[in-house]
Amino acid sequence: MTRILNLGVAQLGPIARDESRSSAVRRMIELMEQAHQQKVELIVFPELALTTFFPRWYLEDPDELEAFFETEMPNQATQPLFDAAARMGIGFYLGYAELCVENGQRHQFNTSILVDRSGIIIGKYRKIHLPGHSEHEPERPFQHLEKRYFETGNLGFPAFDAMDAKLGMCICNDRRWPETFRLLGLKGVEIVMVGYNTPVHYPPAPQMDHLQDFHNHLSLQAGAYQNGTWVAGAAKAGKEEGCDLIGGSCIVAPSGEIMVRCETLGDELISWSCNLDECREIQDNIFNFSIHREPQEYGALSEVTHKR
Ligand code: ING
Repeated sequence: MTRILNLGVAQLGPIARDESRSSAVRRMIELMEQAHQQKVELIVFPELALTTFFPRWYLEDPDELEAFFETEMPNQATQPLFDAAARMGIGFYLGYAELCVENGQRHQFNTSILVDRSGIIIGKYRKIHLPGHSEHEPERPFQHLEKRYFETGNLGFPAFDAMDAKLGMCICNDRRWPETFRLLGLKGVEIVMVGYNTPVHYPPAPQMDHLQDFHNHLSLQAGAYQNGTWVAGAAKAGKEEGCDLIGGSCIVAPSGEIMVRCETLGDELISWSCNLDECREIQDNIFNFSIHREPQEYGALSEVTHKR
């Protein structure tokens, strides 16, 4: 029996610094309703989808910084999204800034959750590869202070059995690291969902700014092909508070082919009927890990020292 999962990606245009969470949620529900018309069963929203990408600023006021975080999920602002999802029977991936207290300790993570078609949270991931810098670098045209505002994720790279599929999540910069996809691939994921906020301009290496869209698709396509999984990338796109973010949201097949992509830099829905059995064509052959992988040769991959 062929397993088909109707997958959607909801790209968001800019979210202004003073835009309310309710406004962002309204925009996401609008895209979810479009998805419902296309019989989508699972929809992917971007990283940090409830607010503007605040790591672009050096925020000295702790209350101002804390205002960008969610202390519970769902909460008053996001409950309508969960209700809409349950009403329409659509599962979703949502990225947001998580503030939690564990063993009396406060923690701040760049987080994504997987919510099933009845509106129940069945999975969580906390971003492991945090790009950028931790101190204020005023010479930059904008900051990228994820290392300052977030801790390294502490949930590993989990895979979740849901919707008759094996689902994995990662967040933005994670997609650039082959280890991310391989660790999920070793768990047999069939769909990897990834939200991202990617500025066009990368101050340390501006000579590659024109390659940002290429590097985005290169990373998603390689991850898909080398692990025989579908990959769905959802951008927060457009000129957000003066900072140009790439779009290029897309759904990539296990073959590495981009099956559908967003064409705009605004709120835009794409969808694709993903035949999950296509994963096997890769996982059972060219990337049959049990036959072809040589892990006894890979020790250096998990060593801490970097011999450049
Ligand atoms: N953003 C960017 C990303 O990895 C970045 C950071 C931009 C890295 C451009 C390299 C080049 O897509 C986040 N949020 O990780």
